[in-house]
Amino acid sequence: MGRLSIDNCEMLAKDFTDQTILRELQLCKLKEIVRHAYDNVALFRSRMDELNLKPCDIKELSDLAKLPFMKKVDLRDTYPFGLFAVPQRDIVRLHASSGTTGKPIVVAYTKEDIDVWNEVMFRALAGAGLGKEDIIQVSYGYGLFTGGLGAHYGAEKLGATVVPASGGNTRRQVMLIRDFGVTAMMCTPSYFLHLIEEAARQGIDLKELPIKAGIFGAEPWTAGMRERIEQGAGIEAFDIYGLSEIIGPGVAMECHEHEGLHIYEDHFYPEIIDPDTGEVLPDGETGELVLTTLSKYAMPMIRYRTRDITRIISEPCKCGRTIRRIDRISSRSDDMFIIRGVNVFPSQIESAILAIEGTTPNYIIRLYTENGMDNIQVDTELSPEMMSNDAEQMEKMRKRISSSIESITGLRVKLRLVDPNTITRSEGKAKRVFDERTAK
Ligand code: DLL
Repeated sequence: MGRLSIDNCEMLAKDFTDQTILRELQLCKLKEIVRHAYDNVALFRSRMDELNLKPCDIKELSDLAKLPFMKKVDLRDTYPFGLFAVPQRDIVRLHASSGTTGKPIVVAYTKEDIDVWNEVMFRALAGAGLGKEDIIQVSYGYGLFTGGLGAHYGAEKLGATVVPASGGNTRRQVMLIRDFGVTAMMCTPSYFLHLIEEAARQGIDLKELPIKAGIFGAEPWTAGMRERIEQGAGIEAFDIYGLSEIIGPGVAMECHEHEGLHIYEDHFYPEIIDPDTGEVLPDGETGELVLTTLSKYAMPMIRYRTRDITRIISEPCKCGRTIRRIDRISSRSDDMFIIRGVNVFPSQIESAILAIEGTTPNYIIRLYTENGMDNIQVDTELSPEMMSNDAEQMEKMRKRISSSIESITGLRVKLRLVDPNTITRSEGKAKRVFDERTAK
């Protein structure tokens, strides 16, 4: 088959049963986007020039590995508009992500970029079995954060009835779920847990309401957390992944099989690299996810290092989709902390806590220095039914949780069982790790 043009590529974009067509499509889009970035983004051009590379050197998909990486710091260094690749008059929307320090990173969309975003969100929601009959409450924050508006327009494209609740005002959120007969929720998993608790406080059992699905993402969450959510609300929980730099929510999403997230690889080309060497790893191996936007023109991202740790699953999914999947993002490499020489991810602590019955996913991790030694303290709440005045029973529970943590992480932690509702609930992304060490 000869090379496909962008136009007829788009017509074929949804039929990927033939993998060669998908690869042709990706290559054709890759060439185009690399050319566009080279011609319009000074930073990208100078980096390619340094490597003596020209857009015409991209002949095969594997040539992508020759191109330089982009990182979050590039967005910071060029704040606010330095990576934009189209004139301002072609930009119809800006979003920004606050990040942890300093200036936010700014991302931009053309009208066509927004169409792509709506399309992938539409696919994601349709993949969860949602459609026109559904009432979808979007409780991701609306505003500069991509969660709210990204979810909103995808749900509208689906033809569903959208309730743009945004985050916060938790009492009212529960009222809306009940009174409007909401059938699906979109918010962070930690916020949904908060909603389950709030509903219980109001004497409402979500299991008895029409709500049947939740589209949860924007933060790492474990299988244990999914179980608590599904049992607590009687819903099917789907994992949705995305990041502002690439588009927002809708880069990848689970189907009913829940065996990894289908990555919409006609728009986002995935690679997994060894985070230390930058070497591309074969499908199946775990490493850092690197994404290239194949369809985004306002701000193309070529080989963007996400810092998210996962692997690519290339075996066909039982659902019949042939696009590849990524495994649940269990952690960001940035979230890993090293304590007494041991590498620990917060998600390991969450899994260890939730492996014990009667625990809750409400926990915080405090890292501190005492007598020159690094220490780790975990505060966690038990479910209210598990709380007891029997000190011996509570001590048993405390020991069970700490040995679960020790067996998963190899670390002995100072574990405190705190009273129900004392750990601050999040309305968006949960903050769970507080690093108070003097030397980090
Ligand atoms: O969180 C976009 C989003 C909104 C995704 C709503 C899903 C739902 P950022 O604020 O730029 O964008 O944060 C992106 O959040 O690099 C991951 O580390 C993390 N993240 C996002 N989704 C997941 C997920 C949005 N499903 C960063 N599982 C990413 C684990 C996730 N981590």
